[in-house]
Amino acid sequence: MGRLAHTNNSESPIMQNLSSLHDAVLNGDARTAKTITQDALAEGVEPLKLVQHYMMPAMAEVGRRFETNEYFVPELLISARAMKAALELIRPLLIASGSEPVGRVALGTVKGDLHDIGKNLVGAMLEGGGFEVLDLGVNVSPDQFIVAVKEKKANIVAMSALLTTTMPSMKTTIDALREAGVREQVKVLIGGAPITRKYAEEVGADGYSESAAGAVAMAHQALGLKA
Ligand code: B1M
Repeated sequence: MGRLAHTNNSESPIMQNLSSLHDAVLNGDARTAKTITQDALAEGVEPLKLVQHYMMPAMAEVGRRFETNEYFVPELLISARAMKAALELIRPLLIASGSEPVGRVALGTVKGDLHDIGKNLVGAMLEGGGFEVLDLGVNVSPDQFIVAVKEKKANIVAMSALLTTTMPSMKTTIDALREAGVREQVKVLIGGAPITRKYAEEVGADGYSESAAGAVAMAHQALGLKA
């Protein structure tokens, strides 16, 4: 599937191609995913629509196929690569420019966890919401979060986890922030597919959101700002 084709069907050519965006991510075809995204953006399609309606459902299907042994780690990787290639084009459009940041966020995927697509989306949305984001990457240790709070003066610690086995790193990090004497200086926000509001309460986080868009409202709320 290449550039947008012009057809006489009732469905617009863009809409026809967008379902191919889903398939391109599902099949790990980075080049097509990028081309369709580029064309759709040029035609004025909402960037977030591309993510929420086409790319995320594709990744959910990738996960389902992985669970049923139709896909294995290499397929996860190439689908992730396709999604990232398309997201690279979308990210700048989500980021606000100008004005003073409303807060400084130390963002990372917790220790032991290498999933970063959701975390990157959260980062882009937070930047779009006026926050300065210090992206600490993946496999982030409690110490790295502490350094970001102490030395970079982050006032929000935002953690992402995708594995049930790495969720406990969130509590370890919150405990470490307390032991380092900086827990009261920051708001701790958490999210990621296996995380629930109940879990956030249990580990003593200040906020939880199930989506990247919700993370912005959560961050505003945590700092007592108007969304
Ligand atoms: Co992995 N993986 N993976 N994987 N992987 C999952 C998470 C899994 C659910 C697949 C499955 O079995 N169905 C499963 C976890 C099972 C579990 O723990 N219960 C799994 C597994 C088992 C593994 C390995 C252990 C596989 C292996 O090696 N045998 C391994 C672990 C490696 C490690 O981290 N140590 C592994 C590896 C990988 C890849 C590296 C190959 C690749 C990641 C590449 C990358 O990220 N650069 C990968 C992928 C792609 C997935 C799936 C298919 C897709 C994840 C994704 O990017 N989703 C995933 C299946 C699934 O999620 N259905 C799966 C799209 C993304 C936009 O959504 O990250 O959920 P998500 O983010 C959302 C929200 O959660 C939220 O906002 C985002 C957008 O709305 N959000 C926040 C996220 N963080 C937030 C923070 C917030 C607020 C909201 O506030 C701070």
